[in-house]
Amino acid sequence: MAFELPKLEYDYDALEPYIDKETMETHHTKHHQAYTDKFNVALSKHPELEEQSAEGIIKNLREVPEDIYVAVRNHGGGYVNHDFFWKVIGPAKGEEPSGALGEAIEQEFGSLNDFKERFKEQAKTLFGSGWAWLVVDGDDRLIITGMANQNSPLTEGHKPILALDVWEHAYYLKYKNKRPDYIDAWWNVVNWERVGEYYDEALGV
Ligand code: MN3
Repeated sequence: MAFELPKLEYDYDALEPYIDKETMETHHTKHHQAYTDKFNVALSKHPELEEQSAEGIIKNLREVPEDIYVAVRNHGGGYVNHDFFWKVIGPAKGEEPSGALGEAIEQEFGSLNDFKERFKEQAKTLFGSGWAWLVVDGDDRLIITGMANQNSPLTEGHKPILALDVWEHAYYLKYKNKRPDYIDAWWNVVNWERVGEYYDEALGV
């Protein structure tokens, strides 16, 4: 059974004015759809892989057959990364990280503002196309990491809890070459409640 383009939990215009409707619609219906289609084409050559979840395939990327490895890394990664991205953003609610996540951010980075500065620096300086990630590592610690293209922290054994797409297609229509402005605006649409849930799940709470 082929993977399907996941539905969004909100409308395309729900993240205005921070992320504009046209960017959201194009990003979801064109870019994410293309990753989905090409992922399925690759998997059709090795249908036995479809018994796993998409995340499972990316987690076990090193076991993917060589003839579709690059296609799965790029398009399977794109499929999974975008599915995750849509879930950690949503209509602005003005909330901040709370509970265990709020405490962990303070412990690891000093304060929410210090965390945001460091995450922004990672996202801003990532060369070319890629993503900035907040992940939980094997020692249950929070790490900020940048990954090129559609590479996934799942493949590194990390558990992602927050992601920012810094491919130009994610911001160029509204922000043109001003990636830092996009990053600043993006904080307004982070769904901290969801990120906190992912943090608890990553710790097995
Ligand atoms: Mn994208």
